[in-house]
Amino acid sequence: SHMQQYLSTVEDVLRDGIHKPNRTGVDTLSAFSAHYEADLADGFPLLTTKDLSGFRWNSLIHEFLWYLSGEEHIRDLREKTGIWDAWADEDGRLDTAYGRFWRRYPVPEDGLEGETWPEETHRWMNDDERTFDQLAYVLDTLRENPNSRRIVVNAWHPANAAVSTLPPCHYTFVFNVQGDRLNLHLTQRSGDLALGVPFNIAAYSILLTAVAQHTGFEPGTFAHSVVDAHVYCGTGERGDWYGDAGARELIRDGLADADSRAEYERLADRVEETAPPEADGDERTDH
Ligand code: UFP
Repeated sequence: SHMQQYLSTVEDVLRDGIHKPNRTGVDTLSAFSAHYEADLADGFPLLTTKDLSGFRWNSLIHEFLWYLSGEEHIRDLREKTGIWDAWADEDGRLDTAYGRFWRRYPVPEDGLEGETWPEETHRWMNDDERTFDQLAYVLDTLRENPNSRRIVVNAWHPANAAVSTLPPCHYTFVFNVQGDRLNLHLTQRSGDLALGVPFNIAAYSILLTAVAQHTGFEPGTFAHSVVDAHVYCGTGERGDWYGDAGARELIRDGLADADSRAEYERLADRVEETAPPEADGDERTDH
Protein backbone atom coordinates (compact mmCIF):
# COMPACT_ATOMS: atom_id res chain seq x y z
CA SER A 1 0.00 0.00 0.00
CA HIS A 2 1.06 3.64 -0.25
CA MET A 3 1.47 3.72 3.53
CA GLN A 4 3.96 0.83 3.44
CA GLN A 5 5.87 2.40 0.56
CA TYR A 6 6.08 5.73 2.37
CA LEU A 7 7.20 4.13 5.62
CA SER A 8 9.81 1.98 3.93
CA THR A 9 11.13 5.14 2.27
CA VAL A 10 11.40 6.73 5.72
CA GLU A 11 13.13 3.62 7.05
CA ASP A 12 15.59 3.58 4.13
CA VAL A 13 16.55 7.17 4.84
CA LEU A 14 16.87 6.57 8.58
CA ARG A 15 18.98 3.44 8.03
CA ASP A 16 21.19 4.45 5.08
CA GLY A 17 20.95 8.23 5.07
CA ILE A 18 24.06 10.37 5.27
CA HIS A 19 24.35 12.96 7.99
CA LYS A 20 24.12 16.23 6.10
CA PRO A 21 24.27 19.82 7.30
CA ASN A 22 22.15 22.36 5.42
CA ARG A 23 21.12 26.00 5.44
CA THR A 24 18.51 25.55 8.18
CA GLY A 25 21.05 24.91 10.93
CA VAL A 26 19.37 21.61 11.84
CA ASP A 27 21.16 18.69 10.20
CA THR A 28 19.40 15.95 8.30
CA LEU A 29 19.81 12.30 7.52
CA SER A 30 19.56 12.49 3.78
CA ALA A 31 19.35 10.09 0.84
CA PHE A 32 19.36 10.62 -2.90
CA SER A 33 16.27 9.82 -4.96
CA ALA A 34 13.21 8.35 -3.29
CA HIS A 35 10.25 7.18 -5.33
CA TYR A 36 6.87 5.74 -4.46
CA GLU A 37 3.37 5.55 -5.87
CA ALA A 38 -0.19 5.57 -4.61
CA ASP A 39 -3.11 4.26 -6.67
CA LEU A 40 -6.03 6.54 -5.87
CA ALA A 41 -8.38 3.72 -6.86
CA ASP A 42 -7.28 2.06 -3.59
CA GLY A 43 -8.40 5.08 -1.58
CA PHE A 44 -7.12 8.54 -0.85
CA PRO A 45 -3.49 8.53 0.41
CA LEU A 46 -3.87 10.26 3.74
CA LEU A 47 -0.73 9.12 5.50
CA THR A 48 -1.40 10.31 8.99
CA THR A 49 -5.10 10.84 9.27
CA LYS A 50 -4.71 11.96 12.83
CA ASP A 51 -2.34 14.79 12.02
CA LEU A 52 -4.01 15.86 8.81
CA SER A 53 -7.29 16.40 10.62
CA GLY A 54 -8.79 19.64 11.83
CA PHE A 55 -7.03 22.88 11.10
CA ARG A 56 -4.19 21.27 9.18
CA TRP A 57 -6.62 19.80 6.69
CA ASN A 58 -8.29 23.20 6.34
CA SER A 59 -4.88 24.81 5.82
CA LEU A 60 -4.10 22.27 3.12
CA ILE A 61 -7.35 22.91 1.26
CA HIS A 62 -6.97 26.69 1.46
CA GLU A 63 -3.35 26.48 0.33
CA PHE A 64 -4.45 24.30 -2.58
CA LEU A 65 -7.18 26.75 -3.62
CA TRP A 66 -4.63 29.52 -3.36
CA TYR A 67 -2.34 27.63 -5.76
CA LEU A 68 -5.21 27.31 -8.23
CA SER A 69 -6.02 31.01 -7.95
CA GLY A 70 -2.57 31.95 -9.17
CA GLU A 71 -2.37 34.85 -6.73
CA GLU A 72 1.15 36.03 -5.94
CA HIS A 73 0.02 37.53 -2.62
CA ILE A 74 -1.51 35.90 0.44
CA ARG A 75 -3.94 38.66 1.38
CA ASP A 76 -6.94 36.31 1.13
CA LEU A 77 -5.10 33.14 2.14
CA ARG A 78 -3.90 34.55 5.43
CA GLU A 79 -7.50 35.11 6.52
CA LYS A 80 -7.82 31.30 6.43
CA THR A 81 -4.40 29.99 7.47
CA GLY A 82 -1.10 31.36 8.69
CA ILE A 83 1.11 28.74 7.01
CA TRP A 84 2.64 31.19 4.52
CA ASP A 85 2.85 34.23 6.82
CA ALA A 86 6.53 33.75 7.59
CA TRP A 87 7.50 34.10 3.92
CA ALA A 88 5.41 37.16 3.08
CA ASP A 89 5.92 40.88 3.68
CA GLU A 90 3.37 43.16 5.35
CA ASP A 91 1.56 43.62 2.07
CA GLY A 92 1.19 39.86 1.79
CA ARG A 93 3.58 39.61 -1.16
CA LEU A 94 6.02 36.73 -1.37
CA ASP A 95 8.59 35.51 -3.85
CA THR A 96 7.73 31.81 -3.63
CA ALA A 97 5.99 31.05 -6.88
CA TYR A 98 3.75 28.03 -7.08
CA GLY A 99 0.26 28.92 -8.25
CA ARG A 100 1.56 32.17 -9.65
CA PHE A 101 3.68 30.26 -12.17
CA TRP A 102 1.03 27.57 -12.70
CA ARG A 103 -1.40 30.26 -13.87
CA ARG A 104 0.92 33.04 -15.01
CA TYR A 105 4.28 31.72 -16.14
CA PRO A 106 6.29 34.70 -17.40
CA VAL A 107 7.01 34.61 -21.12
CA PRO A 108 8.69 37.26 -23.26
CA GLU A 109 6.16 39.51 -24.93
CA ASP A 110 7.73 39.12 -28.35
CA GLY A 111 7.92 35.35 -28.46
CA LEU A 112 10.87 33.15 -27.67
CA GLU A 113 13.14 34.15 -30.56
CA GLY A 114 12.09 37.77 -30.52
CA GLU A 115 9.46 36.92 -33.12
CA THR A 116 5.73 37.00 -32.44
CA TRP A 117 4.08 34.02 -30.74
CA PRO A 118 2.22 31.66 -33.08
CA GLU A 119 -1.55 32.19 -33.12
CA GLU A 120 -2.33 28.98 -31.13
CA THR A 121 -0.20 30.11 -28.19
CA HIS A 122 -2.44 33.11 -27.52
CA ARG A 123 -5.22 30.77 -26.50
CA TRP A 124 -3.47 30.14 -23.17
CA MET A 125 -1.90 33.57 -22.77
CA ASN A 126 -3.41 35.77 -20.09
CA ASP A 127 -4.77 39.18 -21.03
CA ASP A 128 -1.44 40.78 -20.21
CA GLU A 129 0.05 38.79 -23.17
CA ARG A 130 3.14 38.28 -21.03
CA THR A 131 2.13 35.28 -18.92
CA PHE A 132 0.96 31.78 -19.81
CA ASP A 133 -1.79 29.81 -18.05
CA GLN A 134 -0.31 26.32 -17.71
CA LEU A 135 -3.38 24.96 -15.94
CA ALA A 136 -5.70 26.03 -18.78
CA TYR A 137 -3.30 24.40 -21.24
CA VAL A 138 -3.36 21.15 -19.26
CA LEU A 139 -7.16 21.01 -19.00
CA ASP A 140 -7.64 21.77 -22.70
CA THR A 141 -4.99 19.27 -23.77
CA LEU A 142 -6.43 16.51 -21.58
CA ARG A 143 -9.79 17.00 -23.28
CA GLU A 144 -8.54 17.44 -26.83
CA ASN A 145 -5.38 15.38 -27.04
CA PRO A 146 -5.26 13.09 -23.98
CA ASN A 147 -2.52 10.88 -25.43
CA SER A 148 -0.11 13.79 -25.43
CA ARG A 149 3.10 13.17 -23.47
CA ARG A 150 3.65 16.89 -23.04
CA ILE A 151 1.09 17.68 -20.37
CA VAL A 152 3.59 19.33 -18.05
CA VAL A 153 3.27 22.11 -15.49
CA ASN A 154 6.47 23.84 -14.40
CA ALA A 155 6.83 26.03 -11.31
CA TRP A 156 10.59 26.45 -11.66
CA HIS A 157 11.82 29.72 -13.08
CA PRO A 158 15.61 29.96 -12.92
CA ALA A 159 15.72 33.72 -12.45
CA ASN A 160 13.20 33.56 -9.60
CA ALA A 161 14.63 30.41 -8.03
CA ALA A 162 18.14 31.85 -7.88
CA VAL A 163 17.03 34.60 -5.50
CA SER A 164 13.82 33.33 -3.89
CA THR A 165 13.79 32.83 -0.12
CA LEU A 166 12.02 29.49 -0.72
CA PRO A 167 12.27 28.27 -4.32
CA PRO A 168 9.58 25.68 -5.09
CA CYS A 169 10.20 22.28 -3.49
CA HIS A 170 7.62 20.48 -5.64
CA TYR A 171 8.50 22.16 -8.87
CA THR A 172 7.13 20.19 -11.80
CA PHE A 173 4.38 17.70 -12.53
CA VAL A 174 3.23 15.74 -15.55
CA PHE A 175 -0.19 14.26 -16.33
CA ASN A 176 -0.32 10.97 -18.20
CA VAL A 177 -3.41 9.18 -19.51
CA GLN A 178 -3.59 5.37 -19.71
CA GLY A 179 -6.99 4.14 -20.92
CA ASP A 180 -9.56 5.92 -18.80
CA ARG A 181 -7.08 6.55 -15.97
CA LEU A 182 -5.43 9.90 -15.38
CA ASN A 183 -2.03 9.65 -13.63
CA LEU A 184 0.18 12.38 -12.19
CA HIS A 185 3.93 12.34 -11.60
CA LEU A 186 5.39 14.93 -9.23
CA THR A 187 9.07 15.80 -8.99
CA GLN A 188 10.27 17.37 -5.77
CA ARG A 189 13.84 18.66 -5.38
CA SER A 190 13.84 18.51 -1.57
CA GLY A 191 11.50 16.64 0.77
CA ASP A 192 11.17 16.67 4.54
CA LEU A 193 9.79 13.14 4.78
CA ALA A 194 8.30 13.58 8.20
CA LEU A 195 6.49 16.86 7.97
CA GLY A 196 6.36 18.31 4.47
CA VAL A 197 5.93 15.22 2.31
CA PRO A 198 2.63 13.89 3.76
CA PHE A 199 1.11 17.28 2.92
CA ASN A 200 2.64 17.26 -0.55
CA ILE A 201 1.18 13.80 -1.22
CA ALA A 202 -2.26 14.86 -0.01
CA ALA A 203 -2.26 18.13 -1.98
CA TYR A 204 -1.28 16.54 -5.30
CA SER A 205 -3.73 13.69 -4.78
CA ILE A 206 -6.44 16.33 -4.43
CA LEU A 207 -5.16 17.99 -7.59
CA LEU A 208 -5.22 14.68 -9.48
CA THR A 209 -8.74 13.93 -8.23
CA ALA A 210 -9.99 17.40 -9.16
CA VAL A 211 -8.45 17.42 -12.63
CA ALA A 212 -9.72 13.88 -13.32
CA GLN A 213 -13.26 14.93 -12.37
CA HIS A 214 -13.00 18.01 -14.50
CA THR A 215 -11.84 16.15 -17.60
CA GLY A 216 -13.89 12.96 -17.26
CA PHE A 217 -11.10 10.51 -16.33
CA GLU A 218 -10.82 8.12 -13.41
CA PRO A 219 -8.21 9.25 -10.85
CA GLY A 220 -5.27 6.88 -11.36
CA THR A 221 -1.80 6.71 -9.82
CA PHE A 222 0.02 9.49 -8.03
CA ALA A 223 3.78 8.94 -8.45
CA HIS A 224 6.27 10.96 -6.45
CA SER A 225 10.03 11.37 -6.95
CA VAL A 226 11.99 13.18 -4.23
CA VAL A 227 15.58 14.07 -5.11
CA ASP A 228 16.94 14.97 -1.66
CA ALA A 229 14.81 12.89 0.71
CA HIS A 230 15.57 13.69 4.32
CA VAL A 231 14.60 13.52 7.96
CA TYR A 232 15.70 16.29 10.30
CA CYS A 233 17.83 15.21 13.24
CA GLY A 234 16.54 16.00 16.67
CA THR A 235 13.06 15.19 15.43
CA GLY A 236 10.26 17.32 16.76
CA GLU A 237 12.40 20.42 16.45
CA ARG A 238 10.96 21.20 13.08
CA GLY A 239 7.46 21.06 14.49
CA ASP A 240 7.02 24.62 13.28
CA TRP A 241 6.65 23.21 9.78
CA TYR A 242 2.90 23.06 9.09
CA GLY A 243 1.90 22.76 12.71
CA ASP A 244 3.25 21.55 15.98
CA ALA A 245 3.41 17.77 15.56
CA GLY A 246 6.75 16.13 16.32
CA ALA A 247 8.05 14.22 13.34
CA ARG A 248 8.76 11.16 15.39
CA GLU A 249 5.26 10.88 16.82
CA LEU A 250 3.73 11.71 13.47
CA ILE A 251 5.32 8.75 11.74
CA ARG A 252 5.16 6.32 14.64
CA ASP A 253 1.42 6.83 15.05
CA GLY A 254 0.97 6.03 11.38
CA LEU A 255 2.48 2.55 11.82
CA ALA A 256 -0.11 -0.18 12.11
CA ASP A 257 1.66 -2.97 13.99
CA ALA A 258 3.81 -3.15 17.09
CA ASP A 259 6.84 -4.68 15.30
CA SER A 260 7.06 -1.80 12.85
CA ARG A 261 6.63 0.69 15.66
CA ALA A 262 9.48 -0.91 17.60
CA GLU A 263 11.72 -0.95 14.51
CA TYR A 264 10.84 2.64 13.84
CA GLU A 265 11.62 3.70 17.41
CA ARG A 266 15.02 2.02 17.09
CA LEU A 267 15.80 3.91 13.87
CA ALA A 268 14.44 7.17 15.25
CA ASP A 269 16.82 6.82 18.20
CA ARG A 270 19.63 6.87 15.67
CA VAL A 271 18.35 10.19 14.39
CA GLU A 272 18.30 11.67 17.87
CA GLU A 273 21.80 10.36 18.53
CA THR A 274 23.03 12.19 15.44
CA ALA A 275 21.37 15.43 16.47
CA PRO A 276 23.81 18.29 16.77
CA PRO A 277 24.36 19.27 20.42
CA GLU A 278 23.03 22.78 19.94
CA ALA A 279 20.51 22.83 17.15
CA ASP A 280 19.53 26.47 16.95
CA GLY A 281 15.83 26.67 16.21
CA ASP A 282 15.74 30.39 15.41
CA GLU A 283 17.59 30.08 12.15
CA ARG A 284 14.82 27.99 10.73
CA THR A 285 12.22 30.70 10.57
CA ASP A 286 13.96 32.61 7.78
CA HIS A 287 13.32 30.12 4.94
N1 UFP B 1 9.65 21.18 2.30
C1 UFP B 1 8.89 20.05 2.02
N2 UFP B 1 7.76 20.22 1.31
C2 UFP B 1 7.34 21.44 0.84
C3 UFP B 1 8.14 22.57 1.13
C4 UFP B 1 9.27 22.41 1.86
O1 UFP B 1 9.22 18.93 2.40
O2 UFP B 1 6.30 21.53 0.20
F1 UFP B 1 7.79 23.77 0.64
C5 UFP B 1 10.87 21.04 3.11
C6 UFP B 1 12.02 20.46 2.37
C7 UFP B 1 13.20 21.09 3.06
C8 UFP B 1 12.72 22.48 3.39
O3 UFP B 1 13.45 20.41 4.29
O4 UFP B 1 11.30 22.34 3.53
C9 UFP B 1 13.06 23.49 2.32
O5 UFP B 1 14.42 23.78 2.40
P1 UFP B 1 15.37 23.89 1.11
O6 UFP B 1 14.83 24.99 0.25
O7 UFP B 1 16.72 24.20 1.66
O8 UFP B 1 15.34 22.54 0.41
